Amino acid sequence: MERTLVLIKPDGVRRSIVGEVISRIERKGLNLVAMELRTLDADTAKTHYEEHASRPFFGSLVEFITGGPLVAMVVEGERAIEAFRALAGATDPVTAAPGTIRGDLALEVQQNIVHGSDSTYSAEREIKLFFPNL
Ligand code: RTP
Ligand code: MG
Repeated sequence: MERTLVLIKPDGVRRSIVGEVISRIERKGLNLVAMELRTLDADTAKTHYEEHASRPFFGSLVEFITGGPLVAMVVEGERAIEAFRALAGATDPVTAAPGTIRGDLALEVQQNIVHGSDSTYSAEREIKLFFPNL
């Protein structure tokens, strides 16, 4: 069994598609093991996205991700990291395959609804950041 950190970003909460996203995760056969609605402070957001600190979009990304409540969850299952990234689709929703969360529900590269950890190392780091007691 593997665990991954999934975020439904503030755009997903604002657009009332939390249920739609969770439904896709559940229908895939993945299990929720923790979930919380919260608004990130800038420090937590910067730590979460620290790998992108030198990118030109970093400031805008931090502003976006702290701009309203998001849903953070820990999702568990067989190859959960890869399984969720496949459900999410490519980073750019315009090129994300139809049938994926981003491919079906989004149009802009920043406001792409979901985050999923990209490796076992990231998953462990991100789960600790969001759910230190887990
Ligand atoms: P995530 O980390 O959120 O799961 O997304 P990802 O792995 O598919 O994409 P990543 O390269 O890690 O980028 C993190 C998030 O930054 C925003 N982004 N904006 N050119 C841009 O303006 C740009 N590129 C990326 C997106 O919200 C992306 O998910
Ligand atoms: Mg990423």
